[in-house]
Amino acid sequence: MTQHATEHLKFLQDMQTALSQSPKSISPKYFYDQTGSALFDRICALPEYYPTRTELALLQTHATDIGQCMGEHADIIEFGAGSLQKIRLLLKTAQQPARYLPMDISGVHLEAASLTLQQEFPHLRIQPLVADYTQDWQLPAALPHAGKRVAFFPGSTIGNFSPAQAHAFFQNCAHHLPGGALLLGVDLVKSPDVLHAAYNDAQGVTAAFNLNLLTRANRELGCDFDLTRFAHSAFYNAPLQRIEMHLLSLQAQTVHLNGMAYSFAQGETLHTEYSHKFTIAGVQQAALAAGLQAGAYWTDPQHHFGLLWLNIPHTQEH
Ligand code: AVI
Repeated sequence: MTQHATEHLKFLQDMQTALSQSPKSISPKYFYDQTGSALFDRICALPEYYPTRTELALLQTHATDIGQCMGEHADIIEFGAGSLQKIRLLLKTAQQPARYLPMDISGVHLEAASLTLQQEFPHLRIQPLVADYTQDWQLPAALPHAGKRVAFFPGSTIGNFSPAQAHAFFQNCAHHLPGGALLLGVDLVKSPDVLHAAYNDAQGVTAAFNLNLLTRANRELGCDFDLTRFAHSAFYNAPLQRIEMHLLSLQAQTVHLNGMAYSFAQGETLHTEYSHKFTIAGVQQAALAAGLQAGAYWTDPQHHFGLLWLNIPHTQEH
């Protein structure tokens, strides 16, 4: 089976499972078709969506300190590399990095972004890796004379993982990067009003991003979701420190997929995303549970976003 056919089948199976469950729920990874990725880029530039610009400012302000933490000749891995905008800021101050390994599931985008980056950093060895970092991944052998292996996971994408998935991710880092480190970007717990606005923007871009999942299912899976009968719903669940995104059924209705009918009651939702918010101590504790040790961290004056340096010991006890 081609990769495309495998991905199509997985989407079909996941949507069937999502619609059969109660409560209905599907992975946020299905947001990111071409339209969804373009909408996400627009979200990152919205006035209400502070995480992207706050993290970029932190990277810019502390790039020299971060470069020192990395040390000389670091072998830098980035998870979910996308447009490679953030790594540019670190590469400028990194001390002769041995290599840069951007890892992303979308090979086409990764190749294109890597070529552009190569033009800006002609002496940097760039080795794109097409892989799913939410599963177990492999790295090429370390280069002779290379320094530390440093993984960079920005954007608070870890917030879209369940706590169990986050633990498995930390464990994978501990396993694959002994003696190295993880530089992690996380969105911090803050006023519910600020959080609510970030996921309910005035222009409706986040709503379009959420609803696009249904458009994608109609196009790719032949579903018959009527987009006028669903609404974007995003709210902060304070006890669980997370934004929850749902698609809310505005009336009782039936949706079809692959010859099967699935009913929605009025007010029933299809859950599409969790976006967990963290405290610095909470992240350090969760990382420690997988063997990663707290190092320096950087936050903005409003404590909206955090960048944490987490050290990985040489030997892991299992
Ligand atoms: C990619 N991820 C970190 C974003 C977030 O904030 O959880 C996705 C997003 N969902 C709605 N707006 C942005």
